[in-house]
Amino acid sequence: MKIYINGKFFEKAQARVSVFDHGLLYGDGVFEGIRSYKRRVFKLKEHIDRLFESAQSIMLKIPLTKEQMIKAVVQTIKVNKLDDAYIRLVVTRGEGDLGLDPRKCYAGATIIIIADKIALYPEKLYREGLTIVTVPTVRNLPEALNPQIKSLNYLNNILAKIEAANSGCDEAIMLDSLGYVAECTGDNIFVVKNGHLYTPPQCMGTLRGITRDAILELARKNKIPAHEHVITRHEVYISDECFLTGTAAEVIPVVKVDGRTIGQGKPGKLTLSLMKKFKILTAQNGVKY
Ligand code: PXG
Repeated sequence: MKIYINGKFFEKAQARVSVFDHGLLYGDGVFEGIRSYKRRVFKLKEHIDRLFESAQSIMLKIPLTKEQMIKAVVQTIKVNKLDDAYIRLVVTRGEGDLGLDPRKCYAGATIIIIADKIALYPEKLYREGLTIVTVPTVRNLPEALNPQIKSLNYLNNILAKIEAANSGCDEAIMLDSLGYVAECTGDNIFVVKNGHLYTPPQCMGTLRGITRDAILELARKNKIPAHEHVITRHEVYISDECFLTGTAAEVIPVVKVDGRTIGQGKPGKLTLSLMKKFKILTAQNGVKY
């Protein structure tokens, strides 16, 4: 495996950054998780746009243009000879001193691109569905650390993941500070009720997921009524179907939430149909390499 660091490729064992890198010391940086399917990078422009938006928000200067970043991502996949890949793109504040002042990171940002394979959940869970639980840790407040920023500080989500695991569940529902459903630890959530699709709006502590947007786009194209609307736990419990979306997880059904069986306790019809449509979409779209 060859890893891109600041324009050069390194073997995995030699791919190292400084222990003074503020990405490590403070979680000061931003990232994206991207997938390629059959030699096409899915929604690459959208991921690069979001990366630059995250960087803009935290005043992190990325020393590449968007076009150069797109080229670097594609080059990393090609160097690793991957037809299907999961790409982790990381931009840290770079090397500084032991204080948190980012102005002292004189060398500038560190750019890391890793292209590998990933299977987030075992195949069985895509057939049978996930069991998930609402956890005590609420999603970061938008007025503190906005979830729209894909920052390197993911402890909020990691705490939720630990709480889900402690409950013997596969994934966590995180609520916002008002108690509405926000999202899961690395996925957005959808419910289906009477043929309508609902997902929380992005303003309340929910990342505007690129897979989420792709599902909303598929819904529009297929005349499935879809709504970005606040959702309570009650509405999840009484939904006909539930599923999660994310670059890593793709589209995965949920069959149990907080001990309540959802619908018939197996992946729903609309969920299965959207999973199929999403698979076709990923195979037929994206930047070719
Ligand atoms: N919510 C959060 C908090 C995320 O981090 C998503 C939703 C889905 O967004 P996309 O754009 O991918 O559809 C994410 C995505 C993982 C993992 O291992 C997932 C993400 C980041 C890092 C790891 O599941 N992010």
